[in-house]
Amino acid sequence: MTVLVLATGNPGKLREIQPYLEGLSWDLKLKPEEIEVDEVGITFAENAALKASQVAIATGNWAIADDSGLEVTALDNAPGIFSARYGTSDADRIERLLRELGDRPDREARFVCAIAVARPDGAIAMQTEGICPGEILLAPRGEGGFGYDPIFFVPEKGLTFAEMPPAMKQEVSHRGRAFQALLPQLKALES
Ligand code: ITT
Repeated sequence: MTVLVLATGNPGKLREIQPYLEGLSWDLKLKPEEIEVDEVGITFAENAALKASQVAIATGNWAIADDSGLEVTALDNAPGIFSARYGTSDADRIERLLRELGDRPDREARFVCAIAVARPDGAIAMQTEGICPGEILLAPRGEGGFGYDPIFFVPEKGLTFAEMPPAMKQEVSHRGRAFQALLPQLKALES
């Protein structure tokens, strides 16, 4: 089986990505902690490609990376690609977002996820993107998930990401949608 290195240091993402890949004939390995990639791109797609490519080169294996974040319309799409760098903990990031948005009536937001797969030489073999539209609540709701999940409400389901069972988040989330597009391509490569 060909090794595929999962290029993330975020345990929340890891928990969500692993189930998508487990049914496939790839030998999944975690990124060694010491490999750090500077996210200097200006789009989710660029940063996903950078992470996949640099981890592939550093390990000499195929690598898969996720770059994702939350865009809030009334904040000019912030925090966007800076979602992880918006604060020092999940609670801190949520608190800052709620503070900056205040009681503005326009609560429209979307989660975006770009996935990139790189060959061992760093060349990008596949890229997909998924988007999930939603709204920012006035206060957190739910205990599941990670990151901004407790304040991200999905009208289609009437729940926040943090209130959804994992399978439901998988079905509607930005990451789920990016993987739904990617999996047929990954499967095609196996055969
Ligand atoms: P890696 O680069 O190591 O994968 P990271 O956390 O730095 O980990 P990103 O740069 O892609 O990853 O930042 C994504 C941030 O966006 C993440 O830290 C969360 O704060 C947020 N985020 C992404 N997907 C999310 C989700 O499904 N639910 C809640 N927050 C999410």
